[in-house]
Amino acid sequence: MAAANLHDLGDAVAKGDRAGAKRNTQALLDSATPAQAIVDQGLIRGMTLVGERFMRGEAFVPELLIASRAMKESMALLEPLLAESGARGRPRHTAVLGTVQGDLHDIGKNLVAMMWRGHDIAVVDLGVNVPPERFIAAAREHHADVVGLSALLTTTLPAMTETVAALKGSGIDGLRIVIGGAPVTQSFAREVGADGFAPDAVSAVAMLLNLVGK
Ligand code: B1M
Repeated sequence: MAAANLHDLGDAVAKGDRAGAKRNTQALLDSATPAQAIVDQGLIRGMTLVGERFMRGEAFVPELLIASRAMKESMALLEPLLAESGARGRPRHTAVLGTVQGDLHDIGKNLVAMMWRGHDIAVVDLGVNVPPERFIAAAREHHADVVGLSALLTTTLPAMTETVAALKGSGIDGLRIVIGGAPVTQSFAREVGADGFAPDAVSAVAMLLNLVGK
């Protein structure tokens, strides 16, 4: 029964079926399935499924967004239990994420946050218009493994360059920097000294895990 519900939960998340995600999560909790198993075998599987479809060009940004909303419905039921039991434990990795100074676009960044969270990565989301020093302070405070920077405007690419330089110069041990956003390219990433570039929210997961040596 639990296995079937875990499977159904993953499918509901992948389809963006919020009611189905909630119903299956509740059924799993009622049958004493551990919250962590629900996350790992239900939610993460669902996000992986929609991510794979996105990579094959069979799903697009709206599908990612509705899947993330379905995941949130489920997480609302699970989070109190995870916090209480400590089942979630320490997330495997911590990332600080934000849109660089001068830039107010956050839809893509929010998708990256959602995909990272869906893969058991703690995300400290600093929002938009974030100056370099806030990224540095947050990376220190939260002992981040990775800082993710998003930019959507060609006019804020210099702010991205400046932020990468400031983070590199901060001397935080082992900190990796991933950048992305519509005007950002692999060659720009190389030029500014970022550790990684991801063209979309789905590949941002593999990029982060790759950098932190999953
Ligand atoms: Co703005 N805007 N906008 N805008 N806006 C663009 C980006 C633009 C291309 C529109 C155009 O002219 N055709 C243009 C930029 C041109 C350029 O620089 N070359 C533009 C402009 C000019 C502006 C203003 C200057 C307009 C004005 O006021 N005159 C102004 C700037 C404000 C500011 O930031 N200071 C402005 C304002 C706005 C709104 C506030 C109205 C709104 C933003 C709302 C919000 O984000 N909450 C907005 C929107 C919605 C857009 C468009 C229409 C859509 C952007 C978007 O959300 N795309 C956009 C035109 C377009 O793209 N069609 C446009 C969907 C999103 C999922 O994609 O963000 O690319 P994206 O994220 C992708 C990848 O890039 C990647 O993964 C995501 C998902 O796969 N990714 C990462 C993103 N971050 C990543 C980080 C990573 C890894 C991957 O690692 C950390």
